[in-house]
Amino acid sequence: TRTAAVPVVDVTPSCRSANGATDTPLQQAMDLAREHGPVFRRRQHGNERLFVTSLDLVAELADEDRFAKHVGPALENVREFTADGLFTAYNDEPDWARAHDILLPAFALGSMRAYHPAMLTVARRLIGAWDRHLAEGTPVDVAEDMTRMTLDTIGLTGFGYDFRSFDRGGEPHPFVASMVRCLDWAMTKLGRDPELDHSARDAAFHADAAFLAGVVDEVISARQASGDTRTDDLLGLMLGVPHPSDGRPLSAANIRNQVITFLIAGHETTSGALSFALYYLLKNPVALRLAQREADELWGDVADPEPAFEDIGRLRWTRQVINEALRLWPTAAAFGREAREDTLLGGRYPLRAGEGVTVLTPMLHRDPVWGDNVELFDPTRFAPAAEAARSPHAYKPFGTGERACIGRQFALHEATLLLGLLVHRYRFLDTAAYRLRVKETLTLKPDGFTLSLARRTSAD
Ligand code: MNH
Repeated sequence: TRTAAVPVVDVTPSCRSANGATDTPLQQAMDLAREHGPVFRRRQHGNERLFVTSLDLVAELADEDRFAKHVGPALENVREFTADGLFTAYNDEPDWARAHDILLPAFALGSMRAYHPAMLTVARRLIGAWDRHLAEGTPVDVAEDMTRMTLDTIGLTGFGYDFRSFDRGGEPHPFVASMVRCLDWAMTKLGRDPELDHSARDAAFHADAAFLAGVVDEVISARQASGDTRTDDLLGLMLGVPHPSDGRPLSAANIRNQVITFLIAGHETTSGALSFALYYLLKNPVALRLAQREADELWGDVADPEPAFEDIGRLRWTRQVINEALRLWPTAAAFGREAREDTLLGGRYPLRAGEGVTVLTPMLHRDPVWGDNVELFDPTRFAPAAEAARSPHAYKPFGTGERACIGRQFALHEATLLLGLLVHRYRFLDTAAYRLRVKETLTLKPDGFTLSLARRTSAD
């Protein structure tokens, strides 16, 4: 066999921030793929990583017999605060499979039905806040409010804990600020200049991680103090249900790691997805019109509709809008794979067992399989017939295989419900003439995105 050479691109030092790392490494990698093609090695301060972006190679990496999840450098850094929680556990850590088995029922369809009322309660908190902005004529900060909404939703549905994010005098819950700094630390640590002194940053990180751990303890002890022994949410399953085959519950340490994992994974990416979806609706009046029409079909011009669980499955176009927003900006924008045995990827790129490969999802989502106008926002790409005609490996916003996102249905139900209610109620006014800038803190969000609101009337 003949092996092929992979272009090596050195991006050292790429200093855009104080510690010698770029603050947009993901978008920088996207540019490298545009310049060097679908397989390249990025070198930075002597570290090298292999990136791939093309459908054929990603389809191969999705083969669970040959490849598995790789906990790469980014997730190693996240492990500093989530340890063996589901997202950052090594494949062979026993508590991954045990926790996965115990928690899976919380993500079955019936559970979504059970979460629906709490999701609706929190959606109405956001609408209440937006109505106040509307009355005062002030713009809304989209990503901040989406983060309030998704944090309260995972808190209430998963843990019976109320972060009351809309009730804090305009300040986000301090959990959010600490979490964002921890994620940012995990990201920028990757591109650090080893010549510089990072001890102050590391000390600040440890203080933030300790704060997050304190919130977790508060969430757990609030449940224990309440005497509530329900087993129909994440926390109840972990505290009250032994493993189906070995009969043992999760350890206290592992439960803490799962709580922090779910508090982060359960809200940060959904918040970004909703923010991008609103951005694209603001800029695409035809897509917005179609979303309004399908919401109107369900709820007419009722001022305060009472969406049923079944209604969410009927918001087909709205779901397509979210899918398409996640195509262009998958908010968890990369995932790692590793070979189980020494192999040749694509029959030509040698990979050693355990060696990591980064799939750069936003560029997979711009592969030629998506047509020749890949930057165009077009939710018809997710019409059922178009989806059926396309390889399932062309679209991976939730990762792949056994370690794919456990919260996918949860996120889509929550996001579709909220977006449906918003387009039904408001007109969106682009008063700031917003131009998209994507902010990276390990996840992606539109940076500084604001819009103004008007009430829809039955005439519009
Ligand atoms: Mn989620 C894994 C994206 C919402 C909980 N999630 C993943 C992975 C991606 C991902 C990608 C795989 C990462 C990897 O292979 O290393 N997740 C998303 C996106 C959204 C999302 C884009 C929203 C949109 N995730 C959610 C929600 C929850 C959640 C909501 C919880 C309620 N995700 C997880 C957990 C994992 C995960 C837990 C790890 C699963 C495992 O490895 O067992």
